[in-house]
Amino acid sequence: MSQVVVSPTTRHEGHSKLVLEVDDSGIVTQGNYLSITPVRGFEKFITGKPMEFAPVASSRFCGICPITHSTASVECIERALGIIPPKDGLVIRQLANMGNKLHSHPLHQLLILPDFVKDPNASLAATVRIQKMRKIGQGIVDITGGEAIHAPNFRIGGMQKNMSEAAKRKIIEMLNQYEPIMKEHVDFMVNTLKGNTEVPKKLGVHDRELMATDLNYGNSDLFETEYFYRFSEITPKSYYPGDIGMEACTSVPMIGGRTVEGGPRARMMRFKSFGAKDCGDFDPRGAMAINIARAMEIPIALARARELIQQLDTTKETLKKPPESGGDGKTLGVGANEAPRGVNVHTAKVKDGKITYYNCLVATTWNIPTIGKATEGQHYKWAEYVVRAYDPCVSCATH
Ligand code: NFU
Repeated sequence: MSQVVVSPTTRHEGHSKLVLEVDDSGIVTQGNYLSITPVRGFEKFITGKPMEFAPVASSRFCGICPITHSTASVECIERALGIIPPKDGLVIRQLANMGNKLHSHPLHQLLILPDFVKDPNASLAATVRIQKMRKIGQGIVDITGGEAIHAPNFRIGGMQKNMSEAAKRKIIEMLNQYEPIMKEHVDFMVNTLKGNTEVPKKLGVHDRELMATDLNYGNSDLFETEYFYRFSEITPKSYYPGDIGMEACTSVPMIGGRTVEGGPRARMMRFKSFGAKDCGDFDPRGAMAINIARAMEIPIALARARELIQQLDTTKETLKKPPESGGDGKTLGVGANEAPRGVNVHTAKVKDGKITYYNCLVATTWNIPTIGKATEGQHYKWAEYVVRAYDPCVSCATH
């Protein structure tokens, strides 16, 4: 028996580490994956500030998926205050989330290309497609959110502005441009992943519950009724063996006393009957299934974006301003959003327009301890493949 440490793990956002107990053949007998990204203390410094500060600040958790944080933040505060935004505000908000996914999912494929595509010409062609797709995805967030990163249009009560008819037509055109590039790219990725003959077929299989609230956007009611009442959280020190937890920078959230997996595979299994038929010879419970599910989610996000832009009435109000001194300080508002990487939950209490409590359970925070478990039973040389399948965003997780 010996220990293998991979630090830092590579080709994902943020800083993290694998600490693996391995047997004499190099098979992982106990896998630990942990964040070593320093905590910035967002929840603490949001508390006590005017409620409008929460979405602005929490968007800064991360530059890849700021839209999910703006969304979960405004939604948890709206639910604490009992505000329902106008329909067209919600349409633009959802569209911004689809735009973010249309950039974030292809970005993940850029990060795994070196693992699966050995031909430099094929790799270059894929890179060009990915960057074109990301540019369009971010362009949609730019129009809907007011900026591609840290979008200022997100407001408690809806979206600050509707868009012009010309902007609506522009988005329709951008989605049309996205489609052929995406079709070629998703076919390429899915075939490449399914056709891989090196990765063990059962890599990354684990027995943890999958957590998903919606195929596209998120469902806070479902999160509350199905998951939240079973939620608990422990310190890394009490979760990880030995001294490992002393270094780990995220808490360990659980459902029913166990860690969970959120993200593409969880969503696709629950809402799209994703399974063995989609995974070639790979086990649908494993790491390659997550990579395949993520690729398959891209056309689903495109289709949803098309529905949303057709639904948008550009002449209607998008914002219902909240009362400046709203909030009883007692109601816990829950905002659960399906971030690219899993369920992103913000919770808040508001009193007289100020945040009195703020807490975030971010997509990768849920996934981190499960990633460690998922490395077990295979040679340690595959452990980083497991990590990358989850596309961890460790700054998000650590905030
Ligand atoms: Fe973020 Ni950078 C995503 N996807 C993570 N993890 C937010 O939830």
